[in-house]
Amino acid sequence: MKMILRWFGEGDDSVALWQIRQIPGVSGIAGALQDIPVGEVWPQERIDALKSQVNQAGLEMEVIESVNIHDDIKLGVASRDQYIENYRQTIRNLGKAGVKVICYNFMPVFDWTRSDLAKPLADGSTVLSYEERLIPKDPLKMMEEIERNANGFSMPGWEPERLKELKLLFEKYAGVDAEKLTANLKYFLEAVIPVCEEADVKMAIHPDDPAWPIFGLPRIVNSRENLMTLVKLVDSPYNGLTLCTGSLGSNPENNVPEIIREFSAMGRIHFAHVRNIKIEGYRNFHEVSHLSSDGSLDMFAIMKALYDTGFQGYIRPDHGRMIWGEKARPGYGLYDRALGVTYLNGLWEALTKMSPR
Ligand SMILES: [Mn+2]
Repeated sequence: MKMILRWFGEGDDSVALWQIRQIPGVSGIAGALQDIPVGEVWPQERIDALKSQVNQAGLEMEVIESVNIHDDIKLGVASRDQYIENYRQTIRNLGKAGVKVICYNFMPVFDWTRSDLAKPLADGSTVLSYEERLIPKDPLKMMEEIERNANGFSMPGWEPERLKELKLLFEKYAGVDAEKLTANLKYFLEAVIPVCEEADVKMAIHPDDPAWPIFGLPRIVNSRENLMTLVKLVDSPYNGLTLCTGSLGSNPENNVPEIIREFSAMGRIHFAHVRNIKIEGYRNFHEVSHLSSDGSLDMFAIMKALYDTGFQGYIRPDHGRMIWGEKARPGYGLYDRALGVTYLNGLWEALTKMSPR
């Protein structure tokens, strides 16, 4: 297991690499080139420059989060082939730079959705939250609210240029149901997985966040059943998962430790986002500290499921609370994620010593 932290890059992150280097037990970052438009090839020299910047800070860059998928690929229109070709080249370029895992998602239009980016908790911290009744009916309004509350940072997946043509995008998705979306994912995977096998780069799809359809758009990565469909679309270890506990766990019908045991034993979990959430009711939850006793998920059971199945991949803490007066991208401050790392590493050490492999 390697513990890493997500890092958005110089100028687009309030957290610096040297600060990440000082969190005990962190070996590297999940990096990205946030400024490259979705669908374009990531140039080798840009990847190499990022990697050397990270390495000079004493950290590794073996995970990329994310290389986003152009909507034409999700829609399955003719222009997808060029975008897929570009994606294949990006995989080759990342492989040359020693990247081992690419995190991506296949959610139409939106990467994730919340009704509040700064819900106050009793301890005075703020967190991201989701309450179905507070989600605007109009996605454009939702987008404006996210932008307004992002403390000046770009929010991953809510890039303004991509969402400018929101209305048009929704019209295009009108004819795409879950079955078509799955077929389009299969088409994509069949084209990229052979390149992944050559380049030794594993694809790791992120589940839908939250784990149900939003704004009438289809979603296909949110339960044990559809994760199983997904890994079988192309039966290769390079076709794997980013197991996000907070996303899957938003639906209490998902038994997260059980799902981890099943897919980790199959060798299909390459990256784990480990965080806790507190479920308050039907489609109503907010984020919390990583601690089991603060939320609805059993973090010991989650880490134990990874440990018992011989998990060899990467783990990162996920969204943290905003604490100690920090100003950062919502969910991505330094302090609470560093506390999360320390807690998860503590659980891991205990597991290691209680039952040595
Ligand atoms: Mn996640």
